[in-house]
Amino acid sequence: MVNQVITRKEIASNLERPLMQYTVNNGNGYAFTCLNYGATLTSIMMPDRNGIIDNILLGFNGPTDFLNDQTYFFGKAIGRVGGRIKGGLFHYKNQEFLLPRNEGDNTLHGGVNGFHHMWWDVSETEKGLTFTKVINPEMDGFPGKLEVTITYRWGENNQFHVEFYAINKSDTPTLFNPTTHIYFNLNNDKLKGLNNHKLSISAEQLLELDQQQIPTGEFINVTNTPFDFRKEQNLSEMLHSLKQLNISGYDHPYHVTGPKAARLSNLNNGRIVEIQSDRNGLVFYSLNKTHPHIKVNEGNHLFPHMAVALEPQTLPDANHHPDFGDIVLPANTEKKYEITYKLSVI
Ligand code: G6D
Repeated sequence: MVNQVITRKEIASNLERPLMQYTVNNGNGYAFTCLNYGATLTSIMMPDRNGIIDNILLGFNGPTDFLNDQTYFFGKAIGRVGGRIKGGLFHYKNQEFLLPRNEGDNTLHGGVNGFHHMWWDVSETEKGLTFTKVINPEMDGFPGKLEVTITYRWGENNQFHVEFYAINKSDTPTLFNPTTHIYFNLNNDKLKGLNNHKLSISAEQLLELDQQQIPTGEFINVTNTPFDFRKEQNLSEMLHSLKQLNISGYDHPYHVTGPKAARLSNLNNGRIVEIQSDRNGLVFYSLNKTHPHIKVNEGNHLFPHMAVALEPQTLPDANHHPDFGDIVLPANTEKKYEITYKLSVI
């Protein structure tokens, strides 16, 4: 059993609800902080090999900056469906559903009113923090009444667990493929960006994307490409080799095999994050476009490749590709998913 300590404080008022910040400390110098808005993870604090404890996530400098972020999704819970859905269309048996289209003709990250833009009820439990929400179609534009629970908790050996649960409490089918949109920068000085970082991704293939970043249905082998992370690679070097191909950065869904999806490490301070998932997809996004006026963390200006997002999920647009997996949640059925972040220092 983890000796967690939970603290909470109101950090802004005069909003639809008071903006509440929760911190859950596991007693080993590790702690996560989150908001009731968007179930946003604003920090994961962990030591480095010199005992310096710092936030390994990148996020906005001011807590209210997280409100209505439809660009970066810093730290946000993403759902009902992470990633893109072609044409915002969902077909099930003889029914067709038009989903909210918030990126041209397509749906991204659950639409404008997705999980990231919702106020969640928060319960403090002996397991950690549980966010709950009853989501009706008129709230987010997806079919079906969905009762959702998201749990953030510390496990043994400084493992951070994210658990998603949903039950479709209606006679209408819906979709459920949630994820977290946390960005990692394991340096204490965030201005170092992804320097000193190594990444491995357990994937032989990634998805081919069209001009709108929608999967074509084809898989691409990573062998002999700058997308090959089967062995640990220096992230800065790989980004450089990508630019040689006139590709601005990584924003690609990988087909991961096995529970260990990815491993991010910092050679300089010894921090390691190993990501385990029970699903077959991992979107690797290297924060390729940024607005220079945005301030992050302790007040630094945001710049491209300042951090990396690794988003475990079922492969994107799976409702249009049966071989990608099944994200349909039929009437009166339930589903759960778990993402585990194994944090360690060498
Ligand atoms: C861009 O294409 C990327 C997405 O993958 C990412 O989640 C988002 O920015 C933050 O739309």
